[in-house]
Amino acid sequence: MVLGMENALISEYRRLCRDTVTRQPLAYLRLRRAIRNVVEQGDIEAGSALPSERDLSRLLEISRVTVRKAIGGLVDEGVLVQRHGAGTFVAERIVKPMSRLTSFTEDLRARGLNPRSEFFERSLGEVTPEESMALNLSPGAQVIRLHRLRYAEDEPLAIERTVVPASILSDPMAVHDSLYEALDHVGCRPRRALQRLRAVLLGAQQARLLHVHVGTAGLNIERRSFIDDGRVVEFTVSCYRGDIYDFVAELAE
Ligand code: 16G
Repeated sequence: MVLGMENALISEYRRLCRDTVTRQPLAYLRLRRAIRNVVEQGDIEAGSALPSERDLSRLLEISRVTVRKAIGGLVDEGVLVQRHGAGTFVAERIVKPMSRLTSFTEDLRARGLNPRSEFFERSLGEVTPEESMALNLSPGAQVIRLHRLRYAEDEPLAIERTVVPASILSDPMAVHDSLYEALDHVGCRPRRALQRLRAVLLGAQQARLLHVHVGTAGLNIERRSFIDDGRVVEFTVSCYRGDIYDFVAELAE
């Protein structure tokens, strides 16, 4: 397996060296392209370790500085991840179908991952003018607010701010692991949702919480979910890590 991956990488790198049409004169850019190609072709699986810097430099007969430069660029792009003391790995992406109304907890459990949340806020209060528009509530209505950092195991994946009418869920402490489980409990699981997705560059605070560099791409997603009688049950603004998530939509004519 490791040998197969090494061979694929060596032959792709050599092919790019010989390619007179697209020949990239700089070795680190050539290596960067070679690694990206073998990852995209599936010759190196997501989650697997890359050969060490020393091995790559020996196998490809290029300097370690060149290898480091090639890898550094791919780490910044999110193609590779570096784990301290463990090495460099092909980034694993989470593919999330947009056609199904599922929760964060369900999405991760379906992949055999362990979801957890850190709460920054779990409170009851009066709706703000912006929230009242999003939730179709009258001024003065009560809402519960959740502000959570959402993890898969120990890896932070998303920051979410949620508002729910207190007429639907009155106790913010009723939300433990999953909001949708709590809504299910009171017979108000969302049935339909409208989602707006926008690319953002993560600022200093978001980047720190999500353990990525400032300026990494993120996905800002607003979800308004409805129950059968047409009431809005949630307004959530999520910021998902763009280097890990692929949102996939099925289109039909
Ligand atoms: C997802 C939803 C979010 C919802 C949450 C509930 C997207 C973009 N957003 O993160 O709107 O509030 O799941 O998850 O998918 P929970 O039941 O695990 O709390």
